[in-house]
Amino acid sequence: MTLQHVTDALKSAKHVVVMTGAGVSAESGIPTFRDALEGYWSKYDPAELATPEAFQRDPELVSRWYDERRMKVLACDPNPGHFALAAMEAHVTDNGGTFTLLTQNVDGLHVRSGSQNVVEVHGSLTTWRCTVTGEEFTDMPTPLESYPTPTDEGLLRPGVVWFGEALPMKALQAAGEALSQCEVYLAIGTSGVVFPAAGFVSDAKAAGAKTFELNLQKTPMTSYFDTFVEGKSGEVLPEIASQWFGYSS
Ligand code: BV8
Repeated sequence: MTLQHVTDALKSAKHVVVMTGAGVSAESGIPTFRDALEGYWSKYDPAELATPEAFQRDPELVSRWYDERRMKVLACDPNPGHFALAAMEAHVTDNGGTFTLLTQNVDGLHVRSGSQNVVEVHGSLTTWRCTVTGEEFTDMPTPLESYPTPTDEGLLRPGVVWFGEALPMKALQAAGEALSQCEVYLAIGTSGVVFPAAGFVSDAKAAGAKTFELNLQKTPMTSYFDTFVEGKSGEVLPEIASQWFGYSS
């Protein structure tokens, strides 16, 4: 029944916005952000490592943590949930609509699975940036040759948005534009605790959108959504696409 609410809303929508979190990549074997970290990292709180202060304090440790995560995601593959989202985008745009995929994920799997209009609001693990010039590098060797890696002027830092850092202006503008005209907003696999991304649902509601949250369990943001859909994104998203436009993975 609940899936029918989602597919009915999607069938009559021209402008769709999806927001994904780490839960969408869980079935690709990538630990979610707040899962217990594996092995060596189990004694660190990820939010402690994902800050400019942590990098300032220990650039070697932080560079190593990000490079290990980069190598992990490069070894993982998109899952059926990623591919279903790419198919949904193609269906909406083929019918003259807009489909914007806002992602908090830094693993690059949406682009690798064929999604086109992807806004990485928290940056990407596959990008490194010079701390002085801001120059970006996406073709660094794996693993990096040294931790931290020096540049001519400074050091390489991960191309992600750390806690306490502003989201990229371009990403915020793209998100704002899409949210201002969206008719359906679907938040998938996110704990809804990191702002401003978690607050995007309010912007969607202000635009009059129907809002849906898909997760294994309710979150602190569930009450902001019209409908909560319980399930695994890798299973539910292909089912939604199938009921919506006959998609088969
Ligand atoms: C900023 C990159 C201002 C690094 C990350 C109010 C407004 C604005 C800011 C704040 C605010 N209140 C507090 C803040 C500060 C802070 C914040 O939000 N703190 C929180 C913790 C309280 N926000 C910031 O600092 C942001 N910056 O606002 O700057 C500013 C303005 C001008 C000038 C200067 C500053 C920056 C936030 C970005 C931080 N970077 N990542 C890295 O990855 O290392 S955030 C990090 O959390 C990841 O990106 C992750 O994507 C994100 C959110 O986590 P989730 O994706 O939701 O993952 P999580 O593990 O939490 O949950 C997974 C979910 O999936 C679970 O619910 C689970 O049930 C579900 N799930 C699991 N498996 C499945 C599934 N669901 C479906 N199917 C499955 N199979």
